[in-house]
Order: sequence, then C-alpha cells, then structure tokens
Amino acid sequence: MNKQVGQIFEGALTAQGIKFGIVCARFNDFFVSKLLDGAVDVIVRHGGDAAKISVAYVPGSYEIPFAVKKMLATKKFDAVIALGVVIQGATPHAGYINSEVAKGLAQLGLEFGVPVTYGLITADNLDQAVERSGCKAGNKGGDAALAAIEMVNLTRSIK
Ligand code: RBF
Repeated sequence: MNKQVGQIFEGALTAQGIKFGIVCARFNDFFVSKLLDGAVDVIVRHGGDAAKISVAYVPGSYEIPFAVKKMLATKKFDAVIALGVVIQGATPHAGYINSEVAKGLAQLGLEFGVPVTYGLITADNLDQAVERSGCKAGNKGGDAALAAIEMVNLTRSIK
C-alpha cells in the first residue's frame, strides 16, 4: 500500500455497533447452516453482538436478492450478507442461478448505498461445497462477514 498519498480510506475490522442482516437459502441447508455459523462467529469475534444479527431464510439462492432488497428497504441494517450454496448438477441451472444472484446483489448494494456481500459457494460437486463451508478451504460465510465488517467501516470513513 502506498503511504505517500494524502488521504487513505480504510475499513477497520471491528463489528462493534454494526447491525447485520443475513439472507440464507434453505436449499443445501446442510452447508448453508455452516456458512451462517461461520458468519456469526466472525462477527462476534470482531466485537459484534449476535443479538443484533437478523436472519431471513429464502427457499433457494435464486430468491436471495429479493430478500436482500426487502432488508435494505427497511433501512435497519448497516450491511447485508448473502449466503447460499449452488451445486452444479446434470442441468445448467447453476450457471443461471449464479449469474442472476451475483448481478442482483451487486446492483442492490449500489442502489441502496449499503454494503451487500457475497457468501455463496458455487461448487462443481459436493466435495468443493464441503471444502468451502468450514473445512479445508475456509468458510465463505465467515469471509463474507469479514468483507461486510470492512465495508461498513470503510463507508463510515469516507466523508
Ligand atoms: N438453489 C440453491 O440454492 N442451490 C442449488 O444448488 C439449487 N439447485 C437447483 C436446481 C434446479 C434444477 C432448480 C430448478 C432449482 C435449484 N435451486 C437451487 C433452487 C432455486 O434457487 C429456487 O429456489 C427455485 O428454482 C425456486 O425459484
């Protein structure tokens, strides 16, 4: 990082006083529940209050952007974290779902000016889903929570 410049905006990694909304897909709940555990754990370990986290459940990942929009519209949340697991099967559904969700989440964050972070696993198979939901390759729910913490504090620092 270049320390010569005049002003640097950065988001600290403290979750104290931040109100989080989390949207979870029920589809592949075995994995999504691990992503939720990871997200809550990261928030609490960074000084956040678990009691201030609100969770909305939707049937599948395709419905995530809708619920994120509803949460953002309440203006009660400083950030919304999206959690889901889409596993590639015999049909090309995964690609369609993933592109819609990624596009929808990006648009919503920009529309509302509130950080929306992406904690979806897009896996080719069950092994990859296992690896990314708390085993070998970390927990993508925790990663999305950390990104949300940083983005909220970054947002607050830019003025
Ligand atoms: N939702 C997921 O969150 N993960 C999936 O892997 C997933 N696979 C699906 C496969 C097919 C063929 C269909 C039709 C739906 C799937 N969904 C999945 C559910 C989808 O996100 C949505 O909830 C439903 O299509 C209802 O709109």
